[in-house]
This record gives sequence, C-alpha cells and structure tokens, in this order.
Amino acid sequence: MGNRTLAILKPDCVRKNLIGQVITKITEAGFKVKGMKMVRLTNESAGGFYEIHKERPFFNDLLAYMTSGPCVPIALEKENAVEDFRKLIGATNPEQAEEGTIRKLYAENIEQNIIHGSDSDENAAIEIAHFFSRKELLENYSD
Ligand code: FUP
Repeated sequence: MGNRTLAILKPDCVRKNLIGQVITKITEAGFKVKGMKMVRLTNESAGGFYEIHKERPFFNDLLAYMTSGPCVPIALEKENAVEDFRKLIGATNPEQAEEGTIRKLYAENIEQNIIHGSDSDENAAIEIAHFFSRKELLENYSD
C-alpha cells in the first residue's frame, strides 16, 4: 500500500479561484502537502503526462485545456493515498461523481474536471517525478 499520490489543480480550478477551497478539502481529508508549485504546462509536458491517452479522440482537446493556463501540481502523503484520494475527488465525469466529492462540488464537465489524482502507486511515483525533483522531495517526505 503506497502513501503518496499526485494531485493537479487543473487550469479551471485556478481560473475559478478555487485553489484555497480545494486544498482545504484535501488537507481536511488527512492528506499532507509534501510538494507544491504553480506551473504553466507546455504541449510537450502535458502530452508526456497524458501519454497513455494519446490515441484517444479527446487527446488534442485535453492538451489545449491543460495548457490553457497555470495549474498546481501537489505531491501528497497519507496512508492508502491513491485510493483515498480517488474517493475524495470522485468520478472523472462530475455527473457521475458522488455527493460531496471535489468534482461533484466544483467540476463543469468530464474534460474541465478541476483536479487530477494518480490511479495507481506506480503511476503516482512516475507522476510525482514528472513535476518534482528528488532533491525537492527528499527534504519534504518523512521516509
Ligand atoms: P481520471 O483518472 O479520472 O483523471 O480520468 P482519465 O485518466 O480517464 O482521463 C484523464 C483526463 O482526460 C480527464 F481528467 C479528462 C480527460 N477526458 C476527457 O476529456 N474525455 C473523456 O472521455 C475521458 C477523459
């Protein structure tokens, strides 16, 4: 069971000025912030991050959206981080997300869905490394 996950507060979260509310939800759910920065993704960086979706019909739109403004990647720590965080954010499509989840509360639609959460421990490690150097994290993580 892993204890790390990567969140990204996506460009619509930043545009709607919801950074504070969403981080409050995350920390109230028991996650500790271990790394955080505001970045404007390039096409190359967003394309690498969503490499798995590159053959999907929504890929170009997804890249246009993810590069449309700054976003906030956050490295998080908690026991059972990946699964607990996916529960907290809710289904990819906010219409299908459970009441009280971050996407149900704040997301517009399946594309502009406010927040990302890693879907496995393996991907959490890869995604955290996409945004944070080992040195940046070494000082912040307890293990
Ligand atoms: P999630 O793991 O919940 O972020 O969802 P996915 O990895 O399946 O999808 C990644 C992102 O692609 C979503 F957050 C939004 C976008 N997407 C679409 O725009 N349309 C789709 O049909 C599916 C995903």
